[in-house]
Amino acid sequence: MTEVPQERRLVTEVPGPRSRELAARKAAAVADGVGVTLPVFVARAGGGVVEDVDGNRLIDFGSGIAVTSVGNSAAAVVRRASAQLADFTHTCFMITPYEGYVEVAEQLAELTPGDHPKKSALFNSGAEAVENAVKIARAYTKRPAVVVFDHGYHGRTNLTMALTAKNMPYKEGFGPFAPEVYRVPLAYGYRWLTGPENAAEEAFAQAKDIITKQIGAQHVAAIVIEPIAGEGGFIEPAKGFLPRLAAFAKEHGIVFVADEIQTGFCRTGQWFACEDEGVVPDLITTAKGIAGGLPLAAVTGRAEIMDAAHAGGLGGTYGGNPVACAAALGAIETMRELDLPARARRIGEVMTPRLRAMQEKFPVIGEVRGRGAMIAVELVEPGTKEPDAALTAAVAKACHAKGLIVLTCGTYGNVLRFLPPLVIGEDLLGEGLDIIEEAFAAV
Ligand code: PLZ
Repeated sequence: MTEVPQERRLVTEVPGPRSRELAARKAAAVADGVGVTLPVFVARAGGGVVEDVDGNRLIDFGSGIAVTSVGNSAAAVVRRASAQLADFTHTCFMITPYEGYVEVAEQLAELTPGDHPKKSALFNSGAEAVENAVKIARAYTKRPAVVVFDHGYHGRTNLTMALTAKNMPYKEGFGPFAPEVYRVPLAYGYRWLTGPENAAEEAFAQAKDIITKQIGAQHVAAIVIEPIAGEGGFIEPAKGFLPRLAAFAKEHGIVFVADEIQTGFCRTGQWFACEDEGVVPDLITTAKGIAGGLPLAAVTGRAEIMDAAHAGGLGGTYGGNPVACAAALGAIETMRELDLPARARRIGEVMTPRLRAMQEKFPVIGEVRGRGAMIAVELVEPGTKEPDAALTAAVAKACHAKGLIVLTCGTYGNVLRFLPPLVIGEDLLGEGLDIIEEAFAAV
């Protein structure tokens, strides 16, 4: 394993000459549809630092979109995945199975909320997990409809594009989309017209109306929601919204699916974000942080629901690949050993007050929000709630130029989000925050 020094170091402008060369090759050989946030080509990465091909070391506040929570190339991930690589790379679990898959399923049963009997099925990507959660819910309920939310993001496959709210860039020109998908309001406190204090109750009332009056609750197989909307803008639904929805789903025999692909595996300061309000989902989808950077995803849930799909009804050539499973076991081991939920909470405790202090200084910061190490600021025109996407892009760009990887998100493109690896050192965290502050001052 390569040890990347845990320090920021800029030796060229960002991106440097070698990265620019590679960017030219990318432009010639890679489809334009595959965009890039920061065209810095990576040579190696470790902990909270990404080193590029020009020798620059950048502080990582993105974790490859909430994936490398245990750090890049975490020791236990490398050790277990390397050993597995040497033993065998693939058999296809549906042909001749192996222990790692079963062990990941056992870990998922133990770690996810609720003490009911649980089972899992493993897949390659988040989108694939969400697709399969819908398949399982439909098989169990024998109903067609799926309810999703404003600002929701669930993937880029055909069904998950339908489930995803935002048109550009995810859906534009890629339809027609899967039918029987219905969208209801999300309790987005900051933008709730009658005020944040009413968001949970009113958004739920509207959702309930749409479900019972427009769709018919008896036709709904699943309600699919992110406990904190990720791509949509790090929107934590107003307290009370999720428990109301979960209770409503139970009352009507609807499968309640928590999409914890971005929020799960310690990111928000708990193993799973829905624990925060004691919500126990029927099914939970996970991916990203589960395997420390290797492609793995899962649907986990009530055994009787998971078993509703007939034998042979779920699967895929690579789902639960042995190397990805080994990596997941290494990632989970690291999360337990280092108590990463506590580290995530600590990151939140360091970041939130600093960002709130910036909000006092810079009136473009409309809101600071998030939980644990899933933190964001929403940028607006001062004195209004008019989204300022251009400014958001400019702040992100200024951070990149100084060697800090930050990401943007949001339905209106005006949210700057921070997803540091949970193992990041506090010195790097502080330095990253200084860069953010300088970037706000500069733009
Ligand atoms: N559900 C909640 O956050 C992936 C998308 C990046 P895949 N989010 C990052 C992009 O622009 O493609 C995500 C998510 C939630 C599902 C997904 C989809 O997971 O592994 O990207 O398919």
